[in-house]
Amino acid sequence: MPSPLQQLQLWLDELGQISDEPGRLTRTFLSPAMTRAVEQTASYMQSAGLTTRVDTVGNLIGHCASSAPKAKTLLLGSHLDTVRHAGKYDGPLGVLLPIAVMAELQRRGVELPFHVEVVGFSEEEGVRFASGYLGSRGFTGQLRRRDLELRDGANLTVRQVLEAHNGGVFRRPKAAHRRRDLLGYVEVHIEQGPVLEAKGLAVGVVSAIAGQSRFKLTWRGKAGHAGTTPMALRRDAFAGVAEFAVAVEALARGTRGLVATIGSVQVAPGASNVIPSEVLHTLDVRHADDHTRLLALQELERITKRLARARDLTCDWQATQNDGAVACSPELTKQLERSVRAVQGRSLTLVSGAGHDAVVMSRHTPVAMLFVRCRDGLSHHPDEFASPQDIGVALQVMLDFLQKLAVRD
Ligand code: HGY
Ligand code: MN
Ligand code: MN
Repeated sequence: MPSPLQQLQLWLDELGQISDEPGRLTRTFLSPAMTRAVEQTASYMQSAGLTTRVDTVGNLIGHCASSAPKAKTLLLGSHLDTVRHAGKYDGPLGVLLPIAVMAELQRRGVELPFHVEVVGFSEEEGVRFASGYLGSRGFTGQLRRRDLELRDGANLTVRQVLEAHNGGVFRRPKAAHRRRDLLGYVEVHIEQGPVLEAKGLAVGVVSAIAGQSRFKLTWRGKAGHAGTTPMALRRDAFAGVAEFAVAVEALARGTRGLVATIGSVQVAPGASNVIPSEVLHTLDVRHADDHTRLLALQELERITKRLARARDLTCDWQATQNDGAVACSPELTKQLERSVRAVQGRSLTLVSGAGHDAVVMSRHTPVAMLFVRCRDGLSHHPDEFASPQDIGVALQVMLDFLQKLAVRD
């Protein structure tokens, strides 16, 4: 019989093989690989004694009922989707670890005085529609009409893919749980940054999650012959984007704590001998302080106006995501810190530059996050790695946390 840690490692490896793309790990919203990953994870949940269901937004929910029918519910979980060419920990670790914890508590015959639900969210990264958290928004009744109108690269809307997922009919769901029925939401996630490694710690506790804004920008100029059009007469949309990208980087380098990224660029018509007439690119801007982030966005908009005028281009902005910074629940975080100290000896709190489902969950219930050290702070990369030793510490922390919560309750 494998130990909880050995079992968790097996699950991580198996899930890490389920991809939409050969030879690399990519799982996007409601894709064929996501369907297979949900089925596989549901089988892990069932082996841990959880009853499973998939909701209308594609979230996988594993339920462990307490013997006290009127008990509240503790939510654990993270996301099952990944970025393109991803590592196997970002998201799945936070779904599989709680399943291993529940399996161990079942093996020990521990009865919890509260219900537990482990959730594998269907979409957090925002790869397919450039807007994250569609899964947790659906789970908490926060899916907005405008979310359903977002389009993917095949020009399909969120509404269309959700209707296809639900046999043709989709209604925006209400929250799966009333606020008063919840104890809170705790998410285990790799840090995706360098702090824990620098401090020599296996795990840490999150105090706050940075705010983030995401956009799609469309620049339009005029196509023309690459060989015959003089440089002074060009309206080159890509040259405008290139100058903007340098300005984005300069602003972020010059503003403490600000990060800004152009992660995806599509150039049209996309031929080597044609001057680009249209460029669509994403923009991702984040900061722990909302006012600083919003000031940066105003400056970037001013820069696009100036560049468009100077180059006789147009530039249209489409907001696809806008989430303010979130503070984790002091009460729940204090309890998590107590377990971290019990297992690791000392606890460290840190701010998350990465977004997490906890951002959306925090609008519905108190949240806490446990970070696990990852090598070189690397993530959103196939070499993303969390050591079995560190994952073992996180497992012990969550076992301790649940058992102490049971006594407190
Ligand atoms: O982009 C993020 O911050 C997270 O990985 N979704
Ligand atoms: Mn993540
Ligand atoms: Mn991620």
